[in-house]
This record gives sequence, structure tokens and C-alpha cells, in this order.
Amino acid sequence: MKTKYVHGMVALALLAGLNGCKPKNAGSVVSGDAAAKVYVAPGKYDEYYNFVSGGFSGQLSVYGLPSGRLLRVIPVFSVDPEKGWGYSEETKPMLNTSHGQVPWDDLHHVSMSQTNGEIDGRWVFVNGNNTPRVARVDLKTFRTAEILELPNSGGNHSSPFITENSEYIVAGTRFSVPPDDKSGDVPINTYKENFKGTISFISVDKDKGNMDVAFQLQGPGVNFDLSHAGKGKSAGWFFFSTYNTEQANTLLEVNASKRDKDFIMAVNWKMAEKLIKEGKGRKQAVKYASNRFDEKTHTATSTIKNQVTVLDIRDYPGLVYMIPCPKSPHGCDVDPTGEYIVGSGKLAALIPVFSFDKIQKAIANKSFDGEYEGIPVIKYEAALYGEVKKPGLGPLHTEFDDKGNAYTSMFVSSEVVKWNVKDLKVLDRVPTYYSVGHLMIPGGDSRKPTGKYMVAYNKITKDRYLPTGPELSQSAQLYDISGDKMQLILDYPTIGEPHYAQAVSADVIKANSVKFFRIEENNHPYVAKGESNAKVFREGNKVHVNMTLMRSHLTPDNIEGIRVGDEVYFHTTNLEQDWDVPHGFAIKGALNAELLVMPGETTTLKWIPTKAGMYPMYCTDFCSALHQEMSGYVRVSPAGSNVPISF
Ligand code: K7E
Ligand code: RUQ
Ligand code: CUA
Repeated sequence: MKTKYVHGMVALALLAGLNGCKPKNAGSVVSGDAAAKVYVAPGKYDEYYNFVSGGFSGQLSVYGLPSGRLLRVIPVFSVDPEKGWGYSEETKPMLNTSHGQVPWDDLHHVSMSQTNGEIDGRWVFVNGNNTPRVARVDLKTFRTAEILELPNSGGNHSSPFITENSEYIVAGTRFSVPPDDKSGDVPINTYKENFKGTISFISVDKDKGNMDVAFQLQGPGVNFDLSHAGKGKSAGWFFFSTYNTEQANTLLEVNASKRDKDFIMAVNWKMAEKLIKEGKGRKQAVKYASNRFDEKTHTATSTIKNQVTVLDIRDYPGLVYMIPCPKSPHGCDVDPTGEYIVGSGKLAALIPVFSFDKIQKAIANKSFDGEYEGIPVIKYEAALYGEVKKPGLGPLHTEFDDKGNAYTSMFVSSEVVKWNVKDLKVLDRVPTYYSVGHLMIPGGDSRKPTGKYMVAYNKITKDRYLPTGPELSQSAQLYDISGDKMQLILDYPTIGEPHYAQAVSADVIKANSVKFFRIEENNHPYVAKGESNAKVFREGNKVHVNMTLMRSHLTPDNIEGIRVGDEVYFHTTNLEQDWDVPHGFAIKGALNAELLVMPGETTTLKWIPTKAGMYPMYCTDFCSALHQEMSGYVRVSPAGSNVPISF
């Protein structure tokens, strides 16, 4: 790279150096070679895929690193016209819940699937914080493959965090709520008796990735914030940060932050798994949706399930311990060795680091400091490895590099602090613009972190870009962490509000990416595998149009015999067998918007015409020199007309 692109790099480096618009406050941290470090020449690929949560946009975005180029937005809990997601009959069931269609959610966290504690590039799991759901995105197609609703939960902020061999992803409830079978009409001020904190263990099928609620742990009505699975020696454990251990039903500071310390909850999930295998736990009636997009039929189905197995944690001594953690812990991160558990109290001015070995010793020696709601509380000093002193204000989240260092985001003092995990000394700090939330180092959450880049996802943007009215794009910042000092090298806008993100070397994913679907393998019930198979037929008030899309025509393109009030299904098959030749489909007045159909795939738009008239239809994706010709007409006659179907 050095010799080949040197001219471009010099030019860019100069530009960066001469940039008169650069905000003054960033001047001290941007150096002259920053441009060279993020420059990916035209036609060249980025080194990493970066999967970034979209917060309240309900989407997951994919960036290239180090360029910061947006590669794709993957709709998960949202509808998305660009992909026809949520508009086609095949994708609509993905957004089903026990409440009906919920085409939005608040996507906070990203966990890529792991094998032996390393990111394996098969799937990305994400959570929906509002109508509690977790989803799995398949990285062969970069599409949402599954969405699972979670019962007994109110929000699932503490999710989805994954075990080292993707055995489970977990989801802790953000709001304690009365369990679903008792949630009829309960006074809010009966919080202490009636509200429960629930943690869902969601099993992940080894080969297919299919998720289901394996079991739930139920306990006192605390709020779970974040969590992480143990690694290596601590692999059989899970650690959750909690807040509102006062169990107040209003979270104004006076109620919920009275305690000097809340807790990190340590859960022996191997033991929970064993108890479940032995038939322990009780069956509870619930309702939750399990939605899957079938790889073979390219069609989603939604199933409502009605039972979960619940373990009441206080019934099983040894399953759960509490570890005191200063003031409203937020992040709870485990270092690559699995020995150190880092708690981050949002309102604390230090970072406590706990030792897994010491926790085990404390349990063996019963070094307890009483109980919390029947759960043993390990003495703070007995679990503590040490404290990072004066790291900054408002520690939130920690990631790790390959040299034994940790990086913690400081929301209040708006900086990233680098510290050494062994001696707990602060090594470096850099400002962020502004108020950083999560951080991300590729692999920084796994057993095998890298040490080249770190991204800060900021909560406030202000003056970082040209103003765009009252609403500004959210912002990410890329740092070079290969040297002793962190160095800011790039700002780039993000989609929605980014919370957690993960990244993996492009090689792990690139080779498996699907380029198109084989038309021979298309088994959609309404597929037309060639233009001669295209047809229109009526079944009562339903009319099926088995249509083909091929450069540059719709077949059929002139349809008559449709009546007002008919349910018309355009089953559009893209006959192309080449990479990156989608066709789109839209018809005037259709409430379900439009389709985007990948080569070899069949996708259905449902349309109920309400007025007689002439309805143009066309391909929405510019596909050839004759793209504008890829169009046609549908004649809609009044209800009861006897114009015969013709095409
Ligand atoms: Cu700190 Cu929802 Cu992970 Cu955002 S949470 S920052
Ligand atoms: S057509 S290339 Cu509307 Cu000019 Cu788009
Ligand atoms: Cu097909 Cu434009």
C-alpha cells in the first residue's frame, strides 16, 4: 500500500492538514497522517466489516473500516422501502408479535456468533428494546433471518450477549414487570411483591442458528442493564449489571439511586442448564412470537408459542450471587482471559475490576456480606481485584485490545480512557466529540481482540458536520490505537443512534456472501421459472399474477379482468442469474409500497384496488438501457364486472 497509493495519500494528508473548517478543539488530536490511515483507494476493499446498531431506527448498518464507508443498512425491526422489507407478503410475518404487527423497535446491541470465543462470521444477533425481541441476521445474505419475542419482559436492554460457542444468547429485562400470567391489573405500588426481574436464556441451534427461549431465570424486581458471558475459565458464568436494586417504581434519582452500591449479578448458567436437564423449573403459560425467514422457500412464518420453563433463582442455592458495584452500574465487560470483570458505575468516579478467581474463592469460603432478597452478597473486597482510580467521569463501556489494555468510554467527561488491565494504571486519554456511549475494537469483546482501530459512537454531534437543521446525524469517530497514544483519524456519520457495534476481519465473511439465488432451486408456490410460465388466474376474489422480471420487461405487462375489491397478488420472479441485477416492482396506489426482488427470488406484493381505472406498474430499480420500458398496465373494472382475465 505504501508505494502504490503514495500520491493519493500525500494529497489527502495535505488536505487534512490544510483543512480550515476543522473545529479548533479537535486540532490537538488529529495528526497529518490521519488521511493516509483511513484511505481505501477506489476499487479496494476495507479491512473490516463493522456492524453498527441503529438505535431507534430499528436497523443495523454495515460500515467498512477504516474508511467509514456505509456499505449497507439491514432492516431488522423496521420496514425499509429500499429493500422492500416488511412490504412483501414473504417478509411481513417477520414483524409479527403477540401484540400484532410491530414494525419498529429500538435496536441497541450487537453480538456476532462465536466459536471458541472468536467471532466466526456466521450471524449477528441484535435486540429490540421496546417490544422485547431478539433477532438473528444471516451474514451469507445480510438479511434478517429470525425474530424472537421474549415473554415476561419489559424491554430487554441487557441483550443479546453470547456465550463462547454461541450456545446461548441472553436477554435480561430492563423493566421488571409482573410475569405475563399475572400481569392483569396490578397496582404499580405493589412493585415489591408483584414485579419480577427475568433473564431469558435463548438457545441457538449450532447449524441453523434457530433461536428459542430455552429457559428463564426469575428473581427480585431489579432492572438489568447490560451483561457479558464469561470467557475461558469463567465460560460457565454470566455477569449482569443491575440498577434500581431499591426496587422503586419510579426511577427518579431519589428512589433508585439511594444505595451507594448496586450489584453485578453472577449467574452460573452451566448449573441452570443442568437443573433444566434434570427437569427442574416450572412451566408458565405465556404468548410470544417466533418468526423465521425460511432459507429454502424465502418466506417468513410466524408462530405464536405459549409456554416457557422458569427457574425461580431463590429456590436454587449456588445459582446466583450478587457482587456490590458502585452507583448504578451500566456496562459489565469481561476481559479476553475471562479473569477480569469490569463494572462501570455511571455515577461513580472509579472503575471496579473484579477477579473471577477471587469470586470463586469468596463463594467457597462464604465471604458474604448478608443477603439481598435471599441471594448471597459477596463481600466487595473479597471479589475485587482492584479499582482504576480517577479514570474520568461517567464510565460506561469497556473494550479490550491484544496487548492487555482496556478502553473505557466516559460519557460525562466525553473521553476514552486507556488503562492496563493488570496494574490498573491509566495510560492515555483522548477526547470524544461528544459524549461517547459505546466503544468498539474489532474482536474487542472476544477472546481474540485486535489492536489497530477503536471506534467511539457518540451521543451528541453538534458542530462536527455541516448543519442540517435541528436534527443532526449521529456520529462515530475512528482512532488508531496501534501506538502508545490513541490518535483520532476519522469522523463519520451513522444511521440512527448507534449503541453497541462489532467488527470482524472482512475475510471471515466475504467469501461466503451469496451473490444470487439459483432459479432451479426456487420452490415458491407461485414461481414462474420462465416467461412462458407467467400467468394470471382467479380464485374467487383472489387474483394471482405469476409475473417474471427480466431485462427489460414485466411478463405479463398488460392485465385485464381485475375488479375493484379483488385481492391481487403480484408474485414477481426475478429471472436474472447474475450478481447485482435486482428488479423492483410498484403499482400506482398500492398501500404496501414496493418490492425489490433479487435474482432467482420470488416476492409478492398484495394490492386491493379500490377504484376502477388504469393502473401503471413498473420496475423501480434502474436495470438496463431499457429500464424505463420495464412497465405495463393493469385495467381495474368495477366490482361485479364480467371482463374476463386476460394477459
Ligand atoms: Cu450504553 Cu443501550 Cu448499550 Cu447505548 S446502552 S450507549
Ligand atoms: S432515469 S438513471 Cu429516472 Cu435518468 Cu434514473
Ligand atoms: Cu428492471 Cu428496471
